[in-house]
Amino acid sequence: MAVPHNKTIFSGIQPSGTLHLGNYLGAIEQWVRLQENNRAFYCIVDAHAITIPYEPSELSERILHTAALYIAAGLDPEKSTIFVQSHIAEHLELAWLLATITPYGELTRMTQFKDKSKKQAQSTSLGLFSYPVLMAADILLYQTEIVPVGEDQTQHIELTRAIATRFNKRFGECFTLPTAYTNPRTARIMSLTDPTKKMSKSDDPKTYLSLNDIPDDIRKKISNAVTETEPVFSFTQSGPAVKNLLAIYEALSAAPRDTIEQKFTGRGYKEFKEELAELIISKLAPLQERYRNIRAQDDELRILLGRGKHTAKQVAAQTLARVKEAMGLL
Ligand code: AQP
Repeated sequence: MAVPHNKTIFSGIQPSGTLHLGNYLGAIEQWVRLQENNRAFYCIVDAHAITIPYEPSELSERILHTAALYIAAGLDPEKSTIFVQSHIAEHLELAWLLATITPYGELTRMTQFKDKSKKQAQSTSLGLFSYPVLMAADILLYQTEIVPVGEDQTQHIELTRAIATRFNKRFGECFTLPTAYTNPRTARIMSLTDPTKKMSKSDDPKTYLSLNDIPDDIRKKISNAVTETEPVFSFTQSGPAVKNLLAIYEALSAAPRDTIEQKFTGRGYKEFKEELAELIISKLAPLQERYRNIRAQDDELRILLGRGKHTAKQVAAQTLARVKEAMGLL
């Protein structure tokens, strides 16, 4: 897909834990590129984060942590609107209005709901079930054209398109239809201990690389990452565990695939892992330093989120007013 320009972009991450390399490579890296020459809105989706069990005393810290990581990873508040979802009440209001035209059956088909509800069988909430409707509201409020996401979210974008199409047909044109934007090489970074599962921040920390991991933890996690029996370094022939590590190496080194394959062919996994760990450490070091500097001035960060709220609110309020009028609610 060509790099979009002059488009409206929206995406978000839940402050449900520490951000990991999958969030960075699958989503944030794309966001940074797309903030150039586009109108970008990047949200900390805290209302989504409370659909799974969480500790209230930790949530506000996690929101600041996520906002600081966005900026440390390269989002520029002068180019992108960075804000907190729950600061804009229109997200929740539009979610209810969209829920009234969303068939129950469509929500039961959402694979992320199936996965997440299995993890918490006794406490699955209505909020978790209707998560994709809130996500549709997030996207549609800003008349979003492009949604940069990892592969796990593409089903939700399809649902968003279906909801918007249904709404426009029933009540008149109110919403732009959004398109998912994924980088096929990094859209699904897998767990370090189980290459059949995606890297996920709600799993055991040894399964993911946190953007804030210290060098020794990175070395330990990569050294313990599963591999296949025979060392084969090939983007097409290796097994899923090694393909995953190669994909991380490729994304962080920006080296061509054949150069990487040639570099490691004939060498063992131990050497490969040592080089991979050092590459990750060197790529994360500047981000981690920027993160520490930003967190040393949380007041500044709060001011910046206040500015983001102001900009986002104007757009969101306009869309919601149009929607309510179209639905006959005025
Ligand atoms: N493993 C991954 N590989 C590539 N992209 C990924 N994303 C998440 N995991 C990977 C992308 O990161 C963005 C933010 O995701 P989210 O936090 O809103 O929710 P999630 O997709 O459910 O991510 P996690 O880390 O797995 O969180 P938990 O464990 O809290 O559910 C999205 O664009 C997502 O595609």
